[in-house]
Amino acid sequence: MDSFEGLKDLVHTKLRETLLVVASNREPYIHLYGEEGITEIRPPSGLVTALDPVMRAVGGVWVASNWDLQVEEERVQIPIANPSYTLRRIHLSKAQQDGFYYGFSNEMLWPLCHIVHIRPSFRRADWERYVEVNRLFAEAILEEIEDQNALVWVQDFHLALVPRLLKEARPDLLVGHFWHIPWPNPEAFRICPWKRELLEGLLAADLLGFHIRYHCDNFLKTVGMELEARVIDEVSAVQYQNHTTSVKPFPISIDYQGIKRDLQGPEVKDELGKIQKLFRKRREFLAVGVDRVDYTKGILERIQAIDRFLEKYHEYQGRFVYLGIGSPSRVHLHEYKRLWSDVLDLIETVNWRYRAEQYRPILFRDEHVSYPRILAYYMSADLALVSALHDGMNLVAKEFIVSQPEEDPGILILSQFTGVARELHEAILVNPYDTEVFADTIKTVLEMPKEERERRNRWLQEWIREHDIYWWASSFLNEMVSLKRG
Ligand code: GDG
Repeated sequence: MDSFEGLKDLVHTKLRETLLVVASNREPYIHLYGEEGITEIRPPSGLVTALDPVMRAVGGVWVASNWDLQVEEERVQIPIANPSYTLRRIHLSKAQQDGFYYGFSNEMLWPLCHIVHIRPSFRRADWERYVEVNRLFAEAILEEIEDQNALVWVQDFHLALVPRLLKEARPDLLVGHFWHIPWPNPEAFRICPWKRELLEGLLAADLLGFHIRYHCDNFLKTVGMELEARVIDEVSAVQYQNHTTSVKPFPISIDYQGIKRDLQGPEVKDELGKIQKLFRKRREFLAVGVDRVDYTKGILERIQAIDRFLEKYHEYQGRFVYLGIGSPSRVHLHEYKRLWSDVLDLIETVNWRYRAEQYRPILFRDEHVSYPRILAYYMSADLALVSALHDGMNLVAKEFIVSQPEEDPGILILSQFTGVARELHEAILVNPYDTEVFADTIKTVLEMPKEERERRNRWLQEWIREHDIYWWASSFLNEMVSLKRG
C-alpha cells in the first residue's frame, strides 16, 4: 500500500466515525469574485501546499479566517472544481487582522521564533486581539463538531491558545497541534511577556509536533525553564496540570506523486515552452529561487553571493542568470517594506555592475506566479538557491528536487539553517552568511560532473518519494490514535 492509500485506510479504519477538523489562520483557497465568475487560487504557503492534498484525500472540515468582505458564505465546499472538503470561514474585522495577524503573530511570534536578529514587538493590545481571535476559532470548531467525535488538528503559531480552549469545553476531543516554524532556544523565548499563556495553550494538546528533533528539544527545555512541569525526556513528553502532551518531530513534506503527475501535464508543458524561448536559447546557466519575500528567507544574502560569484569568476558573466520569484507577503509591515526596497535596490546595483548588451544577471518577478509556472521554472533550472537564515522546514527545496529529471538533473544549494537540511543529506549545504563560500559553492555546483548530480538526485528523489506528505499526515494521525488508545 503506498502512503496515499495508507492515509486513506488509516482515516477510514482507525478514525471511522470521527470528524477530522483542521484549523489554520490561512484559507487553503482564495476566491476572487470577478465579472467572469469566481477564480480560485492557492496561496503561496507551505502549510497549504502540505495540507490541501491531505484534506482532498480524506475529507473533513477546514476552519480558517477570511478577510474579504465580499465573501458572505460561511461554509463552502472546496476546491470548487472538485469539491472534497468543507471550508468554514471566520470573518475577521480590520482591527482583528491588525492585532491578531500582523501585530501579535507576525511582529511578535514570527521574529521571536526565527533567530534572524529582528526585534519582536510586544504590544498588549495585539495580545488581546490574539486571545479574542483564538477564541473565535475555538468557538467555530466546536460549532462544526456539535456532539460528534472529532480529531482536531490545529496548525501553526497563530493558534497557540486553541488547544486549551477546546479542551476546556470538550476534554474528550483528541487535539493535536503542529508548529510550522522553528521553536527557539529558551533564552530567546523567555523575553516574551505572554510566554506562560502560550505554553499553557499548547500543553493542552495531546500531541505537539515540530519539524525536527532540535525544535522539540528547544521546546522541552523552554517548558522546563518556565513552568512547574515534569519533562520526561525519555519519551519526549510533558506532564502539566494532570495532562500529558507528547512532543515529537514530524518533518513535513510534499505530494510527490501529485507533483510528478503535474510535471507531465499540459499546463507545465505550455509554461516550459515559454521559458525555453525566454532563457535557454540565450543563456547557458539558469538558477532559480522561489520565496515569499520574507527576511527569514535570506534573499539579500543570496544576491550578495551571486554578486561575488560573478565578480570572482567573471567567465560566468553573460552566461549565468538567476531568476527569483518573490511573492509579496505581509506587505503592510515596516520590516517587509524595508526588505522589498533593499532587495530591489541590491538587484539594481548588481544588474548595473554586470550589465551588457541585453544581459542582466538577475531577473526578479515580484508577483504571485501560478503553480504550473513555478514547476516549469524548477524543471528548467541548473540549480536552485534556498538560502533561508532560519526556516522550520522549507518546501521549495523538496519541490525543486522532485521536479528534476533522472538524466542531467539540476542541483540544490541549501542553507544549513533550514529544517530540511537535516533530511536532504545529498543537497549541497551552505551557510548563507558566508558570502565567499556561498559564491564558490555556486561555481562548484555548476561544474559538478553529470554522474555526481545524477547520483545525488536519485538519493534525494527516493527519500522524498518515501517521506511524502501522506506519510507525514499518517505519521501524525497514527501517533494521535495511539495516544487515544494508550
Ligand atoms: C511555513 C514555514 C515550512 C511561493 N511563491 C509562490 C508559491 N510559493 C509556494 C512554494 C512553496 C510554498 O509557497 C512556500 O513554502 P515554504 O516551506 O518555503 O515556506 P513558508 O510559507 O514560510 O511556510 C516553513 C512550511 O510552513 C510548512 O510547514 O516548510 O519552514 O515557514 O510550496 O512553491 N506558490 C505559488 N505562487 C507563488 O508565487 N503558486
